[in-house]
Amino acid sequence: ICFADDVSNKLFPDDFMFGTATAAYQVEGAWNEDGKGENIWDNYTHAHPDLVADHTNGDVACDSYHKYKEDVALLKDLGVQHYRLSISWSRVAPTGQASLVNQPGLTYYRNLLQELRDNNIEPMVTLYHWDLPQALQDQGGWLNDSIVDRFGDYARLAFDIFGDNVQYWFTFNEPKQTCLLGYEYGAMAPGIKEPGISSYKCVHNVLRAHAKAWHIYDEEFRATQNGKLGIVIDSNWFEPGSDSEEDQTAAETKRQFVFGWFANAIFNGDYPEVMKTRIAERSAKEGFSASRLPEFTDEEIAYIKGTHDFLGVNFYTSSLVNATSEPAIDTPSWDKDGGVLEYVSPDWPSSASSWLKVTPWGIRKQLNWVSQTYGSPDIVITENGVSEDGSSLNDTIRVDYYRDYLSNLRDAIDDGVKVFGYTAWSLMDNFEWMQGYSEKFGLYSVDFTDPDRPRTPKASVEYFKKIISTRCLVDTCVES
Ligand code: PNW
Repeated sequence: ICFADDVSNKLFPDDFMFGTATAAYQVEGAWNEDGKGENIWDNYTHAHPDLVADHTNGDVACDSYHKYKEDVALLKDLGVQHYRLSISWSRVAPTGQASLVNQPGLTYYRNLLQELRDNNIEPMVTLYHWDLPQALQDQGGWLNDSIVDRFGDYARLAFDIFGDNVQYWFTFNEPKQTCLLGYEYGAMAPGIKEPGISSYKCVHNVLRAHAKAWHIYDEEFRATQNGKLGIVIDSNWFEPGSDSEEDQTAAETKRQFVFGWFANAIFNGDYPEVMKTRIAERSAKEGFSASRLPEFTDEEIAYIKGTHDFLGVNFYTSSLVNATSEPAIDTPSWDKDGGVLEYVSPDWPSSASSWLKVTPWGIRKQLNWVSQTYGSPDIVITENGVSEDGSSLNDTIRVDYYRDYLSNLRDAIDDGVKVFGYTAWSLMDNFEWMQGYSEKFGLYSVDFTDPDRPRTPKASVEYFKKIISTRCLVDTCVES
């Protein structure tokens, strides 16, 4: 490996946590085994195989439901401090109702968490990584207000059954993707396309559900379990396309529409001012009698504000943003509500995913912006990684990507950002949603043509191991 000169040669702090991540639907398989209920991804991929790039689904995936001990052995070999996983709601409560539990599902996660504990690996557990029980979708999913209580009951069940083994909880993974891809663009399960309306309603209920889960943890479990609960927010870094004041403002507007949509509510109790103003103005011009952005009551604001013990940030890539003329008033959309122009530079290196350009400098800017905007919270990078097409186990693109992003993360620590952990996406190749198995994010390769789903290390495994064992990105590091 040849190191670029500008890679940080500073040691990572002793207590800095390195880990990897997966998500239930992307790795578990066993989609209908041992009493698991159908979820929206089972339903969507079975009903519309044509919409998935390689016409596949997560029915078997990496078969982690049967091979979890092997997964933990890989983690042990990597030497990670933590592993981020998600619980499949319909595996533990098949219809989504927490009063009707599926014992084998509970046993699976208890076993997995115990296996991690026995190997000294700290679990970080996400309650909702996009796989809603289909029975709840049939009642409207995130558009039905009653989902807030259903999620609260599910969260309570999870804290109750698993909480003795979990210190780091996340309510939602990337709720922006749940609500934009799921309800605005119709580009992922459940495939609803009601732009400018349903995505806002979806987020409104997600935020209420998040707050409910945080209060349940705070009031009923914190005293005995002593863990922390947060949410995982994803965003590109939005870099102004020029130094002009208009472009700087446009970039900040975009950050508020993407990150602030969630973070401003959780840290300050309400949506960002720029969202409230712009959506109300455009809604009025479109002839709506009220803003398409729902309003929180004063009680809700007080209830949501401060529902975080720490913050998970997923970071992959960056965009450029320019100011542009006000979009025409016609059909509503979240993009038009933002009203800016987003694009990427042709100079940025590509990956196997069209949306993912390699911009290592962006993670330092994003971490600084989040830290400054939300009062220096404790942050963990809950996902970061890059895709290739699987043609070679010599994944230099991933080695370079981890080195350069981690170097910028190390710089952010010097900038004063309280980032205490880094989670590589992903432990192994897995079901990459609408791209099926065609885009590979894994440190380990998985042979999806073999019923045993064997895992093979790529070159990045060796480098990631070395980073973890030396806490250093180059051959020799200095104390900071
Ligand atoms: C995240 N985008 O998804 C998810 O949390 C993972 O489940 C997923 O496998 C991983 O990143 C890689 O894609 C994203 O279009 C999906 O900007 C799409 C985008 C971002 C993140």
